[in-house]
Amino acid sequence: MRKLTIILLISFLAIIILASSVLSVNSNLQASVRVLLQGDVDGNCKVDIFDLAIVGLCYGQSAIGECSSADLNNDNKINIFDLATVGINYGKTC
Ligand SMILES: [Ca+2]
Ligand SMILES: [Ca+2]
Repeated sequence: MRKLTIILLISFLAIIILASSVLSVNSNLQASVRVLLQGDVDGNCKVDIFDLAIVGLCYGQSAIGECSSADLNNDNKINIFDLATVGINYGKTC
């Protein structure tokens, strides 16, 4: 019985130590939230001709490599829906 109590006590202390180290790690984490502007393919806070050009150059391709950012509706294809997203938001800024 005494051995079991010691094992439980050691386990309890181990959990406390682990929990405190996790909390310590988490307190050092910083989060940044970036709100993306719909249609802003190049991420410059403006929906402009450059975004339109990127979608145009990638039109008909799969959303891989350089064209991954042009897939604005995440359907893995660069198509009319992505072009429409740029068009609808054309001129908007962050
Ligand atoms: Ca842009
Ligand atoms: Ca798409």
